[in-house]
Amino acid sequence: MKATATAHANIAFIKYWGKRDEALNLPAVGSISLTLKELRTVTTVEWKASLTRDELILNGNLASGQELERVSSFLRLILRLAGGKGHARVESKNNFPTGAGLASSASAFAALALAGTRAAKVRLTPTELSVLARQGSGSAARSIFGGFVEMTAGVQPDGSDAFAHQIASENFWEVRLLVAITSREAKKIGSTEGMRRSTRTSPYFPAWVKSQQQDLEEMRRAILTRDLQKVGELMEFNCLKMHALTLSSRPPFSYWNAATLELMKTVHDLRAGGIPAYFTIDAGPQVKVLCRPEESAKIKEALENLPGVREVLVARPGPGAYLIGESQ
Ligand code: 2P0
Repeated sequence: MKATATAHANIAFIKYWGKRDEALNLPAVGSISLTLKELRTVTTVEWKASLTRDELILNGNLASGQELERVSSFLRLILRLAGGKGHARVESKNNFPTGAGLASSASAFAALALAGTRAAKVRLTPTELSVLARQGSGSAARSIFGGFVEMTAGVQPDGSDAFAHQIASENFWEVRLLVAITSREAKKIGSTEGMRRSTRTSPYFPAWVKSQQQDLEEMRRAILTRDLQKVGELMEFNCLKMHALTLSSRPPFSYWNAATLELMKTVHDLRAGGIPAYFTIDAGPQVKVLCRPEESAKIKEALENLPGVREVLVARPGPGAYLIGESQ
């Protein structure tokens, strides 16, 4: 059986940073994100009796090593659900740069969860898919859903209550998220390693966990009342707290480059000039700017003109993961 699914990247307004269980990939904190229509992964999974090992073709290239191992481990989780054995050929394509802080693992594991289970004739509910996707990548649990999404950290040791749900659909609020790309290089310190280092060594980590609940509650309320200023200010506050964890780790690290800092300053300058624009930054040097549709062209121009900015994408709220096709 063969199935093809698509899932979209998501950008967190309230960040996931830190794990309460590394083996089961359970987050230490909840998070809230927006799924983006323009950043997409399309994945086909075919379970084949003739294969002696899994095959992964990522953006047209045959993958090996850690990339293949991560996908193979995930395929074994699907086999366990299906009660079967075997290997699969996986072909996955992103329409945006991979591994550079654009949440490629989120859309990748959400699409793989859906295509892989359907190709194995396993039908899961969206909640069950979210639990499965989380085991591939924490942020992937959110990409199962469209629009504004909350991931709960959960308290159960087995992670059965660590999954995402939708707060508001992609049609609830017309916002734009501009994605300013400053570098297409894959990051040196992946999120998993970065989180491990912050959890173990940053003296700020306990304060981060303690204050997250309040940020989540305020963000939920601000989204449901479509309060851009509140959402934006809270998003920046939470993002800077996350990056303070990287700077206060031992050894310290940072995902920013010079253009990242220029972009942050420009967003504050725009705001001082009366244009509502707010930034967030993930595990990479790209800067994402939240704004209203009516100001997006003007803001895009201001960001594009900065040295070090290669491209600015304009993204809208997008749908959850869905099946494109399946065949025998
Ligand atoms: C987020 N990030 O909430 C945060 C903010 C990056 C910065 O989730 O280790 O690739 O695979 O569970 O999901 C990126 O981390 O990490 C991420 P793993 P993932 O979007």
